[in-house]
Amino acid sequence: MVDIAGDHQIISPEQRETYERNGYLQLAGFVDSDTLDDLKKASIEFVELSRDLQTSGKVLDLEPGHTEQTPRIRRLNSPVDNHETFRNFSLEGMAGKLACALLGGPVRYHHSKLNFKWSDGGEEVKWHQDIQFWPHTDFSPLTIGVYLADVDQEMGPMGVLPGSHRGVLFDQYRTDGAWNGAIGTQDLETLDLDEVAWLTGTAGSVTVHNCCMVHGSLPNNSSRPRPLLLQTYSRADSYPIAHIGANGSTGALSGTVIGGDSHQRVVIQGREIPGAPDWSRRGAPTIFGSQQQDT
Ligand SMILES: O=C(O)CCC(=O)C(=O)O
Repeated sequence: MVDIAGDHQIISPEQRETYERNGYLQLAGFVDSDTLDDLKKASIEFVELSRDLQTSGKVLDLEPGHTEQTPRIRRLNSPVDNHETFRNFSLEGMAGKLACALLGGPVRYHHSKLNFKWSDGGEEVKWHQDIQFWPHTDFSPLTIGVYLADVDQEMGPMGVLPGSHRGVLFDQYRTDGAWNGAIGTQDLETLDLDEVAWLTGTAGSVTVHNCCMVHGSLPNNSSRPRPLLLQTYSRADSYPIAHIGANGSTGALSGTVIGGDSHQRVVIQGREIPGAPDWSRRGAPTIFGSQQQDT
């Protein structure tokens, strides 16, 4: 378990208030240079690994046009499950500590990804909200991003619509009923996208956005890739709702509690359920075993 005593000071009360009010935070140069170097080295290992691949797989999502000589990676899936450096950073290091500080106590890790948004046309991420992809029992989930390279306006930085985390939760299905994963054209017209804040920053800068925030990013038209390492956490007393979207398929370490214990208590319709322990990894005992104290 990570000891976060005192680590709440890694951000100021004003920064926490700003996050709560606006639904996002931008922390310039937040990751120290040694940690940043380690993260970059780990990401380069996956670029090298990709050279042997012709098609996307469970770990790496490749763009069309990817070759051994000129790799084009869209995403590294679940870096936390696939490399110790990312695991340490997200579960024991700065990212987990920042999540605890922002959410005011222990947190539950949900998932991670490294979006490379490659040079010369790396794809846009259309305007969307995250919570519909993985609903939770509250709206505490947030995503912490770390730029592994300097990111300017030309490179498709993360864009957020300040305050939109308090607004409508849009239906992200298409009119034909298929999942769209993005806000529809008519709904987009209700939003003032001139107000979008583009979160550019030097390598090591951090972005934070709430799960209800309208956000997205443009294609990368520069000659430099835009690697953004993202990790999502909720409060420890917030739980992913099973059988909706990505919940349940977010990686083996999903559900890890950081900075304290989970008390397995969830409040629904004003009633607190003192839930059983999490048996998802070791398997559930039978009611007979529990009652006879076999386990
Ligand atoms: O990589 C980006 O610019 C945005 C990422 C994002 O919103 C997502 O992957 O859900």
